This record gives sequence, structure tokens and C-alpha cells, in this order.
Amino acid sequence: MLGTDDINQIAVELYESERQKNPVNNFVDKYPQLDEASAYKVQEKLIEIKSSRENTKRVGHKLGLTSKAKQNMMGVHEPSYGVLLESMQKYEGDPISLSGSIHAKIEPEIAFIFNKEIKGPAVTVAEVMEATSYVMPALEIIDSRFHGFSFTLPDAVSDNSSSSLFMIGERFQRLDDLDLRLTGMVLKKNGEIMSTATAANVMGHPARAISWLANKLYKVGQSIQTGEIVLSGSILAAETIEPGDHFSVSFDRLGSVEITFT
Ligand code: OOG
Repeated sequence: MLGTDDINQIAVELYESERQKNPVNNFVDKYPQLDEASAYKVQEKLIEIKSSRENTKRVGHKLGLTSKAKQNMMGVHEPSYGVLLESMQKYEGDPISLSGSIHAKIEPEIAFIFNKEIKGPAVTVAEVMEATSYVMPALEIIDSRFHGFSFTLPDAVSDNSSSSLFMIGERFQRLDDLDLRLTGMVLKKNGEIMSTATAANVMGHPARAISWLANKLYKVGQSIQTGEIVLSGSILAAETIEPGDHFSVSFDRLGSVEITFT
């Protein structure tokens, strides 16, 4: 476990890296004691700094590396989580500027909102389904503060799992008899189909990613709160973005969400 001074130092460096758009080297080389548990402490400190300096607050959680496509892309074979702040949320119709990011990428996801607290230690998929108010299509813009978007799990966890911005569709769908595993999606860039998939890519069922999160949060004394948004993780490999690009993701029965970048 890393000491408090080192934890605080890494959090400050990551905050400054994002603010100045100046990528940093992986921390695991300089701090061999940066294990997963220490990395979540760095993330907590980073979120504390961001929340107070930017006068914002937590509105939910994001999952990362929940699909084989993402794990293979990044060479990291375990999921991670991060915090969603109010300041990261964008709304449909908002043009999004890439000027605030280092090397942003975009990911299609399914977002969840819950009608009760979901608290570990042994949350099941059935409990997640029971607690789900709505699911929505989502696009997450990720950015890494590390050179070349290259990192180990503790590095990425420290960096709030590469969070940057996110947008959820404004059609809120009840789960009813939806079989999310088979929910198909089409991702388009500038009108052309980039990729298609079903949501089973996310751990077999996106609700399984949510139960993983709840059980993981329990270990640090946290839970998913009523009304919080949770992004269940990218269904596919992330796509690079250039200014002027337009992306849309459409899901069977969930609707769609689209973004234009400037
Ligand atoms: C880590 C976070 C990935 C996802 O949905 O897989 C992520 C990364 O690949 O940069 O948000």
C-alpha cells in the first residue's frame, strides 16, 4: 500500500495533467507499491480535488474494461470503476469541443438509473434488475492522462478510469421484458456504420457489470445510491475522434444518442 503523501502527489499530478492537457508517464514504474487498493485511494483523492476546485459533485459511477473488446484493446484484463461528476455530463444537442482533451475516444454504452440503493457484499444480477428504474443509450468520451493512452490497471484506476465526459439519451426505457443481452446496437461515424454488437459483450449481461461494481464498492464502504447514473462500460473498442466528427449509437428498443464534436 502506498503512503498518504504519495497518494496525494499522484492525485495532484493527474489533476494538473488533465487541466494542462499535458500527459504523464505511468506511475507504477515510479511507485512500485501502487497496487489496485492504493489506486482507488488516489482516485478518491483526485475526485475530492476536482469536486472542490470545480465546484461539482458526484452524480454516478462508470465502469471500464467490462468487454473483451476493451480489455484486448488496452491489454488490461480486469474491469475498473470511476466516478461520474455533474461537470462531466453533456446533453443532446450540446456541441462538444475536443479542445479540453488530450486524445479523446468515444464508446457506446448502456446507462442505468436505480430506484433504490444497491449495496454489496453479494448483490446478484436479479437484484440489479429489480432495482433498475430505467436504462438509456449512452456515449462516453474517455481520455487518458497517460502518454499514448497506455497504462496498467492501477494507473487507469488512479486516473478515474479515463473518464472525461458522457451523454445519456433522453428516452428512459423500463426494463420490462427487455433481454439486454440481445439488445443490438449500431455505432455510426459521420453516417457510416463503424460497428454493430449486442450488449452481451459487457460481461454476458450489462447488469452483471453493475453487480460487480456494487460488490467492489462495498469493499471500500460505498454503494450505488438511488437516482445515480451508472455507465456499464463500453460494448466495443473505443473509436478515435477528430474535430467535426459526428457519432450516433442506436439500440434496439432503447433509442439513440448522438454527438457532434468541434
Ligand atoms: C479505461 C476505461 C475504459 C470502458 O468503458 O471500457 C472504459 C480505458 O480504456 O481507458 O471506460
